Amino acid sequence: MKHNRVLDDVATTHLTERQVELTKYCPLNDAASQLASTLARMALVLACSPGWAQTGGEQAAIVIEATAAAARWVGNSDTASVLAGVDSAQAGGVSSLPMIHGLGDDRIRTLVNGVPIAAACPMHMNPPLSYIDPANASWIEVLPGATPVSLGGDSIGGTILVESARPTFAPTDGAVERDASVSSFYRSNGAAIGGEAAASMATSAFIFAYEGSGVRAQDYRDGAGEKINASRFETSNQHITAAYRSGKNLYEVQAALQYMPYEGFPNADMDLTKNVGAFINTRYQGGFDWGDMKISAYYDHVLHQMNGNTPDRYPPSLNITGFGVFPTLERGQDFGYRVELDITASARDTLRFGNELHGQTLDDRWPGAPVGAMFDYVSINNGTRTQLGTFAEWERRWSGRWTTLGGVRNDTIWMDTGPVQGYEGIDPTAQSFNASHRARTDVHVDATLSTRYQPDDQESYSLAVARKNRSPNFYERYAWGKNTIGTITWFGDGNGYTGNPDLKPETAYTASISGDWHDRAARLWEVKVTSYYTGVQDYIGVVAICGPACSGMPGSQLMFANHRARLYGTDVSAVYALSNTPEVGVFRLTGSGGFVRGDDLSTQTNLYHMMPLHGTIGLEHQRGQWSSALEFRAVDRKTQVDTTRLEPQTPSYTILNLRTAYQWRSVRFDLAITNLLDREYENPLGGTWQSDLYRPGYPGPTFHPLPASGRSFDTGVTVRL
Ligand SMILES: [Cu+2]
Repeated sequence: MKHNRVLDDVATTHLTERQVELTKYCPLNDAASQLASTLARMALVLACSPGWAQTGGEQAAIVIEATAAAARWVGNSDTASVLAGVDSAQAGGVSSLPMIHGLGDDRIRTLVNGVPIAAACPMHMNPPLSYIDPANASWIEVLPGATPVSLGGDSIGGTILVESARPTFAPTDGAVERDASVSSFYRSNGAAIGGEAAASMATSAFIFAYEGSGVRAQDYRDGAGEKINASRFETSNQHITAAYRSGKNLYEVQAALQYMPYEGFPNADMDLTKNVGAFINTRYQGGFDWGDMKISAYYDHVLHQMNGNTPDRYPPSLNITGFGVFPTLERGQDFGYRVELDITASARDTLRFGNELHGQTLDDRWPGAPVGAMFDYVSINNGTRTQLGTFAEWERRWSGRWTTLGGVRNDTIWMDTGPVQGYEGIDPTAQSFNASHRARTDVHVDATLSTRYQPDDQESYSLAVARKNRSPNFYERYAWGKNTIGTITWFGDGNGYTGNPDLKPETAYTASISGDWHDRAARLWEVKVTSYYTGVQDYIGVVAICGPACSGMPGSQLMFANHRARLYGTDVSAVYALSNTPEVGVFRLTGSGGFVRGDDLSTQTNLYHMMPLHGTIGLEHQRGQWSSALEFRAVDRKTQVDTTRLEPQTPSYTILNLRTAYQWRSVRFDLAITNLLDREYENPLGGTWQSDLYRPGYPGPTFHPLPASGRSFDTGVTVRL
């Protein structure tokens, strides 16, 4: 099978077994696998064609920005912001939320080492990607839009898969391979310092590996040199893996611990004062005559704390709450399993069947101040949310030119939560919430059908249609407070949010079409265009229950409500090799761009956080062990804003980034200048500048967009021992 030829190519590189297995989803071409081998342990950023995640077709279009991604970790510790082809909504130093085709947060399925990690925070400060440092990610896949049902469930906006670095088994029996590396970086803006250490030992049957990373950053400065209060952060991740293989069976156990003592959120009204996440994950993969079997099980526990009055945010003399600090305390758990059978029914047919369970628990309490004999505010009292999903999928290669992939899936979601109370005990709002019936059951039916046509080896076209569903999360359904102090602030916009137990699940219908044109060997040039349209029934939007005039605050009080919405847009990416000679090396021109529009058809407003027209042009150079890139990014002004959420407009801007890396024996040096011209600008998805609202001498609270980071000189060094 052609399929295997691709895998054989890849297997000859230094990719791990798991990565080789993953290439089934998104095969690498020769150029990509070469890059992958030279960039061991560095992040690979892949973007498959929409709806085309699982094909074994050797020409399946991918974009790999290996050189760029490898250097990006030096300039950024936020995994979501180094993803290619993905916009990210800024939040804290490591907690940005990726947006794929205008859909983000819980609308996207994000798996870190195969595990879905639910946010244990009303503001979603601890999304899945906040638990993995870009330096520790060896494999990142972004699957936009109409993803196969085997990768979806309880999500409507695509899938992101991140795998941590994995050592390789020793190639021969009796051999023992030891590997270790240390790396460190420094960024001038915010005086960020951090590093990573890894060590592993492998025989042909066993692997034992450790990996740790940490970063500490002070408040960053914008292009005007102004310090952005409450933007500092500090985090660390530790990770151990043990693996055993016997014949075609692979067994793995991973355990991870994250400790984050502080992360400032300048676009929120609270900061994270502690986050501790403990994870355990086991996986089995077996190869049989009939196909493959994959079984995994996981458990994690997250402890999260916030505070609305940290000294970073306000001078000690200013006490905006009047009651001192206002802490919150959240505890969340995820547990579940997943079983998948990939059956090779014939040379042309693959059948996939799977069953998975994802259970969540969440408890959210806000201790009351001793002043005034306040009660503890109970926001979510032992909430439970269980997802049970089953799918069946059929992939068929009709001929060398046509392939189809179709599947159906059912998910049932059960949710419930206990009785609550406010700072004044069981107030009338709590009383009516407690008297209501709160258990909910949602039944989803998802289906995806995609087809790919490859008339010759220089072009391919794919078309995908999907129906996908997502049930509300804990806060969309059960955040019960309706007054200023009880509503949940969220989304970086400064508004207060009230949940709605009567919300129905969102149902999205997506169609996407894409074309890919390239030279025969896919080495010289490639152009890829994708257009998509998504109509969402029961889109979870918002209605204002009290505007700024009524609340006396700069924000509005909003309640979630089911609306009708539509999103559409186009993404374009291109690569062109300018020269490839031994004297000057390889010069490549890369380009990517896109736009997305989103309309709430029920309120006749724009959807929140839609990225305006934007594009990036890069000039990349590689000669021997030396690689460099100059990147020019332009973003149009944002005028189509969500007026219900008081989303500010942002002006257009252009920025330049420069990076270079040199590999000398086992040492790699990285040097980058981010925002080279020190431009003052605002990210259209950056939210509002909340940490500046009450600064002394400020003429009253008004929402302004959060300024983005100014110039930073970034250096890094990696030593392989
Ligand atoms: Cu939080």
